[in-house]
Amino acid sequence: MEKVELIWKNGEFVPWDEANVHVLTHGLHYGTGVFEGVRCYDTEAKGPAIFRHRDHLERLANSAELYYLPLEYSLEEIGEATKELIRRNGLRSCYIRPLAFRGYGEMGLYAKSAPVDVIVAVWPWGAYLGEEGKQKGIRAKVSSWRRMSPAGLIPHAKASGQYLNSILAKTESANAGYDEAVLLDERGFVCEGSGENIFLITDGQIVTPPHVASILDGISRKSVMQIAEDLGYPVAERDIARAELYMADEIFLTGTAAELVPMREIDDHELGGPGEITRAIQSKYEDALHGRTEEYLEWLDPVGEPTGEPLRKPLPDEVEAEEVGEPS
Ligand code: PPE
Repeated sequence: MEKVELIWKNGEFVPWDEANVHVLTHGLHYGTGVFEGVRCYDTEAKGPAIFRHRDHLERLANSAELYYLPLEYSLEEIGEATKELIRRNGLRSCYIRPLAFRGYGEMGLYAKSAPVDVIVAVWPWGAYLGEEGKQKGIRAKVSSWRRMSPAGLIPHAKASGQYLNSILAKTESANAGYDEAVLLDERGFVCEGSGENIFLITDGQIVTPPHVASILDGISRKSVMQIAEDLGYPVAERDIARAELYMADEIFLTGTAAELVPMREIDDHELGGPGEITRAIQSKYEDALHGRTEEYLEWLDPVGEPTGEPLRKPLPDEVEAEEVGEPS
């Protein structure tokens, strides 16, 4: 991955290489963390700006609540720290990864005295499923792994440990030579990709699994639904049978990292090149992300211009080194 200068950790800006944890960190052992994936774009209208920042912060707070992780910082504090982090790192566009996790201090499953650490990292991250995927479409495979059930975990939370489910599906599909996996729920209905929500278009009708399905209720999903409706394509939320994937005219995936990615093949059934409706929504969505359209400017939270330099305070040992070097 591409490094930058600083990471925000528990209220401080620390050098990238020093943002480390103890090996007995609770989250490392049990997956007790919640996170977000957010993006900042260099927009035409507002300069560097974070897409639906508040919605992502609120989902982080909800995920934390669902897993009984008290956050020591307010969403305002985390949001402001994120913007300062982007400016100090001299970035105009980047991926943003806030993470809150049970830290070091106590082992075992009921480790209430282990602290909940909060970090925000930012780095340049290109199209998750490749630039070519965004243009020409990707090849996907229905996974033999089912999406986690709400009977045992919380599909609506964006929790670290839960991603083992996505990782199994993604690994299987990648090893079989596909770009992405599509997970079904335990009843056999379509849920989502390993890190994206899914939309199908048949005879001009757009459908997506309902937000109460075992999916992550994606923020890109919500944005794309609004854009589709504004373009005159109503979106129905309902259960989707596996066979509908194979009979669809168009399919696309949405996610922060992936953005909007057309699917060109599913389980070796050809869908053809990215279809007309997919193209229309994708182009409007890209305009919204990059601040090229008036209607969706409220989704962009301006960051301010990069300060060019990290402007970090010297660390204690650096101050000491200077003092030692200077004869009094
Ligand atoms: N489902 C899952 C399982 C998921 O992880 C994501 C985001 C989505 C749907 C789409 O949600 P949203 O980004 O709010 O539209 N996946 C994040 C993590 C990807 C990763 O590999 O890490 C992301 O896109 O940032």
